Amino acid sequence: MKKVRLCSLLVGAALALSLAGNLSAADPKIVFKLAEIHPKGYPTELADEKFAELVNKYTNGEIRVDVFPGGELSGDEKVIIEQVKVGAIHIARVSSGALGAFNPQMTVFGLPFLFDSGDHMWNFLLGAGGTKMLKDLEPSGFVGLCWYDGGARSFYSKNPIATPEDIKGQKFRMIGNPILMKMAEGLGASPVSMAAGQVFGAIQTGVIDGAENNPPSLISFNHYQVVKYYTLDEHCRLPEVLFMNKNVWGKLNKTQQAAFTKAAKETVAFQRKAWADYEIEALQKVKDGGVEVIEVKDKSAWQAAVKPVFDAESKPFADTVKAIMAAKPKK
Ligand code: GTR
Repeated sequence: MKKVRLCSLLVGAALALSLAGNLSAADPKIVFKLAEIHPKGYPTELADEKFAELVNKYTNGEIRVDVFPGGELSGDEKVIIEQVKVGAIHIARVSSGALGAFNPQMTVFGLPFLFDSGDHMWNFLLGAGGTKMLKDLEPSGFVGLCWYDGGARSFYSKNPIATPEDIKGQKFRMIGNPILMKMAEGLGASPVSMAAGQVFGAIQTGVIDGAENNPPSLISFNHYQVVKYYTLDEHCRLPEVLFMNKNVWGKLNKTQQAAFTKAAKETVAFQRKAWADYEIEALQKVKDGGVEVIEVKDKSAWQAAVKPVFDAESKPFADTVKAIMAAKPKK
């Protein structure tokens, strides 16, 4: 552990040295590393690649971004975020669920049933509220580049889950968002926190009964191979975030910064389209893989069961929650 930390500090220090001057066209060797835990071809990964391509184009070849998919730099998003913080990794795409441990405002997305739909989430993310949240990553040492779609998360398990009562007594891996952990506890489950990469083995060996995630992740992490039931309760939407180290950003000149901003902005619609297409395909793959997918048409029992958690946990985020409620699309 100590070794890893020392190593990342050294890499961070080396990077700081290499970026000691202003980055300019005179230095054609500006190469940034972008970390991604999903494999090649996954919707966020496709967007990372698009971002890299556009950065290169808009900086006239001055800057190259190398994408490392499939957890090549680390399979653990917590480690990735730590590395971005020290500058050993320059850019990353992670879930807002993981970022909350470093930037508490991001925790708000763990509030169950906060958004009515994907459109509701995007209305907020693309408006003043979502823009402010990206900006508010700065005190944590990060620059938020853009949001990506991460769909809705639902429970899956070796055991059937037809109603909220069925959650009772089961052990679930919840993404390390404290509100989601409390939600699982509120439903009578035992929540366990671990990196996404450990979940497959933990389900297989019976350490946990299941987990919660969006359909594409059940495929990318192969979880569909070790569970039998996927209940589409859609308890939350955790947007994905593309962000970078703030000092590295500070070393870019204004034109380069503008190129990054433009590139990131242009990848959003591209990623949303890739997401929408792949979400349907992934759910079909989950079904074809032998998992029983249980639709939850009426979510009121689920919403009622987690209301006490929502009421208690939303208090510290009152302003953001108000802005999110105001972003509901008009019917
Ligand atoms: C996925 C997300 C990953 C990771 C994973 C998890 O939906 O795309 O970045 O956060 O969830 O549950 O750890």
